[in-house]
Amino acid sequence: MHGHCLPAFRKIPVILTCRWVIIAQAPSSTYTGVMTTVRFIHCADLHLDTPFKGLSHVTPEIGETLRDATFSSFKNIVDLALHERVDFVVVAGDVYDSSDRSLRAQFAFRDGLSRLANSGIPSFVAFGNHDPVSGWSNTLEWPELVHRFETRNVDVRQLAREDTVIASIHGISFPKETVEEDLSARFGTPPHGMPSIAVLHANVGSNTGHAPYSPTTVSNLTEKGFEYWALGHVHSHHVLRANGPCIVYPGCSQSRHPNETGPKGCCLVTLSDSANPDVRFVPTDVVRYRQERVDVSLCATVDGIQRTFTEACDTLAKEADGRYLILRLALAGRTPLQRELLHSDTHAGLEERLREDLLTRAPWIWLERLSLETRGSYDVQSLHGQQDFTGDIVREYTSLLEGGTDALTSLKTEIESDLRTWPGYRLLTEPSNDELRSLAERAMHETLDLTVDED
Ligand SMILES: [Mn+2]
Repeated sequence: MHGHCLPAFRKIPVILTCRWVIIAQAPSSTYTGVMTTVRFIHCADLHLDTPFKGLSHVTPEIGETLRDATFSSFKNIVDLALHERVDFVVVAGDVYDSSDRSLRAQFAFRDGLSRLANSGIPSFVAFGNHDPVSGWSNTLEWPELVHRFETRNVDVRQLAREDTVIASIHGISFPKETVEEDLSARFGTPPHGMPSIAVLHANVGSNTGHAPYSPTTVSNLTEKGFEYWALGHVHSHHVLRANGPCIVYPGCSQSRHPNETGPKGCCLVTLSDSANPDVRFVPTDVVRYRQERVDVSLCATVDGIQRTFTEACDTLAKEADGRYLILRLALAGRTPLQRELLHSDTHAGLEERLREDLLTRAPWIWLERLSLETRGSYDVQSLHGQQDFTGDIVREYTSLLEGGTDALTSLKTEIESDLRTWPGYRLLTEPSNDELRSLAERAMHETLDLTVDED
């Protein structure tokens, strides 16, 4: 059925390169066998050779790991494909980070796909908005078992060996960066009787976190009759539809900045005519980003904060499962130490100390930023009743926050008249009432942090 080779055979390229052939279309008289199950890897958004943004102050060792991270993750995908002996690999766009793709990235990609081809594993590649086919002098030689989808039409390829066709794979690449057309409309009806896979870089369902290129919808894709849509573009893993068809974003294979948090990797997919599609997400990232809040409300001393922080990092390190970590953390909760924490020396000193401690770990952890979201441990309710200056402040803010829009409108007028003579005035936009309320609340707490005496 599957025709898996024994592991020892995989080391003999001559035998293995004959495993599958990629053909344009199977003449039905030649191919009579039917595969009932296929297993493949679906990855996208490798962004090879990505420049890591906003991390200029890292140590040389960390810088080197970051520069190699997208390459290491891609290598992990190739290793996974070899280890799992998948039937083929699909790459759904944004292989390279920029349209002037570096030669280092091209070599790495070609070499990875060559390793697959040498073990008889074909790969299918569509390009996206970060690596459109325009302006690309393609001078590298690619193995026969690598198929790159063209840009003019949807390209249909089938995988065959002896009398068996295992899958029909359809795809199209971006000719240029901005594609406003819904490219999915160009896909024809797939052939019956074999697993059919469509490969496309696209923004499905108006995802606002990504450019609106090749915009389409789940229902447009569903109509087409494919069994699986292998998408790329959105950097977090999503299964948009589980079955009939299965529509999947694997997410990027390696995070590239602090806002791409959590595990990144690829999908190991099994399509079978006797069961629903099985999509297993496999993390392949080597550096992981996390953004978390650490509650320090139970800490009575700065040393206590440090211990709580260290314990939180132990948990995060455990969850990262041997990967390097880049953390953007915030201290949170109500604390009697608030006044001390607000002192800039304390904050900077604590951040530096914690960063140094984390760097000694193996694998290293880089504290990218430590922010303060703590509040004083005072009780606003009881301060409200206090007959003194602090009580006046709380009552004033409370009447503003709990009052109707009249109070906010008159505050706006007052602020506006103060700002009118400021040179930047014409660049300002009017804040909404909600924005004004949240600013007022923050101002109240920051004032109380500085005025209320903690016991
Ligand atoms: Mn991308």
